[in-house]
Amino acid sequence: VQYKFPEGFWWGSAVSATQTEGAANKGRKGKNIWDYWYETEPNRFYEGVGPESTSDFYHHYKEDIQLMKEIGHNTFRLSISWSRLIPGGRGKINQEAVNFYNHVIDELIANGIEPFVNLYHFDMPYELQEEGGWESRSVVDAYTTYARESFRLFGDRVSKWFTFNEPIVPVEGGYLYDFHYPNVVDGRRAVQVGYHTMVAHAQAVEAFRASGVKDGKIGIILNLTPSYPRSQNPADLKASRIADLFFNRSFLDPAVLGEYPEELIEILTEYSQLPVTKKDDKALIKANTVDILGVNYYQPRRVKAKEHLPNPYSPFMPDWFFDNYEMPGRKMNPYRGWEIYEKGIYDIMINLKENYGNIESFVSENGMGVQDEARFLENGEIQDDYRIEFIQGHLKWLHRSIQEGCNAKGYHLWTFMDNWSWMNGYKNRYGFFAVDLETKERTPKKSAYWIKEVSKNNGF
Ligand code: BGP
Repeated sequence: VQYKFPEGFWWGSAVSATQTEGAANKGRKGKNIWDYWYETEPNRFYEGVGPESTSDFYHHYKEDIQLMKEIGHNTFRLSISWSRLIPGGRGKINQEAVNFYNHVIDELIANGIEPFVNLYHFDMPYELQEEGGWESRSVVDAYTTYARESFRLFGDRVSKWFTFNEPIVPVEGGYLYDFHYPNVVDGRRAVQVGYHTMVAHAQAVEAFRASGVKDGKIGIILNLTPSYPRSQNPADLKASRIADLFFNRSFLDPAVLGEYPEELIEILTEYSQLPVTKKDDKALIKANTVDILGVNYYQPRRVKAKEHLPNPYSPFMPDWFFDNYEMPGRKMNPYRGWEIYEKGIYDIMINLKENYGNIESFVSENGMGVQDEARFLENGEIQDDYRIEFIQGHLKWLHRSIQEGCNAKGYHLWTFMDNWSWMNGYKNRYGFFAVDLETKERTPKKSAYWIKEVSKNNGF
């Protein structure tokens, strides 16, 4: 074994409720914004396929957990569906949902797999979106109640909790770039949504600490996209720094350090874009920093100085301050259109070590989505050598960061088995297991056998 990982390293994978559970209209689940959007505008979705059945983890979890065990997982991240646990978002708890999540959690633990539970993965209950979603302070409070109830119901067995997955994505998708419901394009509202998400996060952390979950840890999962300037020219450096402020540090700093970066506040002040706040928010955020950080890493962000000044009468957008830059010769995943830059994971970890108190962290998502994977089928097995290579490339850099003292504790692939994805349906497949959409049959890919060896040897 050339790359040996520290004892107790977390090997696993991640899923989210909407993308994996299926049974969207079963078990008394309420509607979330994805169910609603799919019902009303199915043509927006890739090949017109929605989240209603997907891989049907809801009915297959036992079999899936056996497969996880088989390939050596010692951890697994799932999310609770808010609209399943509390249909409508506030009020009565749905006992059928409690039973389902209890079964999943107990089954994982019985098989030696530690559950990592996330509370929010893009899936706002529809009724609360109607009330204004994250723009509304009462929705922030409803989320806090939902979080508190989850700690109470499952905290006796779950000790790793996460408040949000990639909270910047609903801001980008829903309020800036038109790829999530409610498809608003408005920088000011985007700032408010991001800010309220952070307040919701801090209130949930506070509720967690008060809940007395034993030996529990609470964190947040951020998609950190290291920002690289085109050149060392001051204008490019500045552009890259501002992109970093908007897309990474707007959540990373308050979550880990308890405060927003000053330069971000200066920019928002200068352009009159500060969100509406409450007097005690600052102290709340300061007092409720995280114990642990999940890092989702797929791609870096390459940035150059703006070539043309924005129209000053256009609505405020982060894009006023930088242009994206396509570095010649960069390595691409052509299917997803994302750059592959393995060293990014190392740069993120070093940054956490140097500027964020070397907070305990782990790679909570990383993975390679590939179209038409059936092309790689040989004797009934998908030969996904490209995925093995992708994972290995990232693990090598992660390993190096650990050798240099970074506090990285694990690696989760996105995802365990092929699942439904937001606007892209089943276009890109990511799993260790292929899923037949008709029969729901799971078939291991070559990477499943490979990761089994890696987990067994704690390295490769
Ligand atoms: C992350 C999300 C996941 C997942 C993944 C892959 O941003 O947390 O939910 O979907 O990206 O992206 P995609 O499915 O869009 O290819």
